[in-house]
Amino acid sequence: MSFFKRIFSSEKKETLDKGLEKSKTTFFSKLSKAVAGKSKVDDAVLDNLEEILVSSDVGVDTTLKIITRIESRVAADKYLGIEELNKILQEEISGLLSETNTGEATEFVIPKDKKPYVLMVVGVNGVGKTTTIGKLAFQFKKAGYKVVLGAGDTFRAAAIDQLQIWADRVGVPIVRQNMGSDPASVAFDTLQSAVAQDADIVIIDTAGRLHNKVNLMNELTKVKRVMQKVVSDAPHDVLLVLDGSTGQNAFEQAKQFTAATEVTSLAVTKLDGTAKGGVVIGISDQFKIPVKYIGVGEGIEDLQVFNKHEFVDSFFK
Ligand SMILES: Nc1nc2c(ncn2[C@@H]2O[C@H](COP(=O)(O)OP(=O)(O)O)[C@@H](O)[C@H]2O)c(=O)[nH]1
Ligand SMILES: [Mg+2]
Repeated sequence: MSFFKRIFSSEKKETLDKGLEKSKTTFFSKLSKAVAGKSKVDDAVLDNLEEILVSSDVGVDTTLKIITRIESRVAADKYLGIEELNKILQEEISGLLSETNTGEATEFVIPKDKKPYVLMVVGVNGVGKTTTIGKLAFQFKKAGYKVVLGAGDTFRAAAIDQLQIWADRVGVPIVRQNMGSDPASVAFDTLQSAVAQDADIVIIDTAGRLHNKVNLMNELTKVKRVMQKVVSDAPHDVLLVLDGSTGQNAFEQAKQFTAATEVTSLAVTKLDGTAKGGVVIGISDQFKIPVKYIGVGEGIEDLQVFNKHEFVDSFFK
C-alpha cells in the first residue's frame, strides 16, 4: 500500500527558465551560426547541428539518435529558418525522451508502510550531495514529514559541519559522530534514532572519495548491511548526485557508480550558470535510471522535480 503525495510545488517554470538560461543562449547562438546564410537543411547544416549537440554535452549516442530523427523528418532541399529548426529539434528531442522507459516526472513516493523511509545519497566529492540533502529535507519537512539526517560523510570534518548547517537551517535533527568514524556506524545510529523518534524519512549522506570500484562497492555494501540490522529493507532508494556543470564527466561518474552499487535515481545539480545543460538530455536518454531532481541554484528552494518535457520546452524556448 502506498499513497502519492505531491511534495514539491509546481510553481517552478520561472526558476527552470532562469536556471537554463546560459545553456539556452549558448545553444541558440551556435544554432543561429549554423543556419546563417543557409537556404536549406543540407548535409552541412546537419553536420553543424551534430557538432552543436555534442558540444552542448548531449553526448554522442543521443546526438546521433536526434540527427537521424531530424534527417528522416526534414526533406534535404527544404528551406528552414532557425525558428523552425529549433522547433523541430524541440519536438524530436521531446519525442526521443518519451520513448525512454523511465516514465514521466516523478518525485520520491514515500510509501506508508516504509517507516522510516531510508534514502541514501551517493556521488563523488563536490557534486552537491549535502546541498541536495538540505533541499530535499526542506521539501519533505514542508510536506509534513518528520525527517532525520545522518552525517555519513565522516571523511572530512567540514562535510559534517555543512550537513549540520543545513539541518539547522531546515530545522530537522541530525545524527553525527566525529570525523574519521565509521560511516556504517553513523548510518546505524541514525536509523536507530529515527525509529526511536518515530520519524518518517531518513536521509543518509555518504563520503564521496573517488574510490576504485571495489572499495566503493565494499563501503556502500557495508553501510547497507549495517542499516538493515535496524530497518530490514533499507535503503529504499539510492540517489546518485551528478554535477551537470562537468558535462561528460557526469556521464562517466554515472557509469562508474551504477556499476558499483544499485542506484535507483539520479539528481543532476548546478545546471544554473553552466552551458552544459544538454547533459541532462543525454543522461535521461542513456541511463535506465530516472533523473528525479535537478539543481538550479544554491538556495534552499533551488531543487526541482525533473520533468523531461518541461525541461526540453524550457531549453528550446
Ligand atoms: N550553483 C549551484 N551550486 C550548487 C548546486 N548544488 C550544489 N551547489 C554547490 O556546490 C558546492 C558543493 O556542494 P556540496 O553539497 O558540498 O557537495 P558534496 O561534496 O557532494 O556534498 C557547494 O558550494 C554548493 O553550494 C546547484 O544546483 N547550483
Ligand atoms: Mg558533502
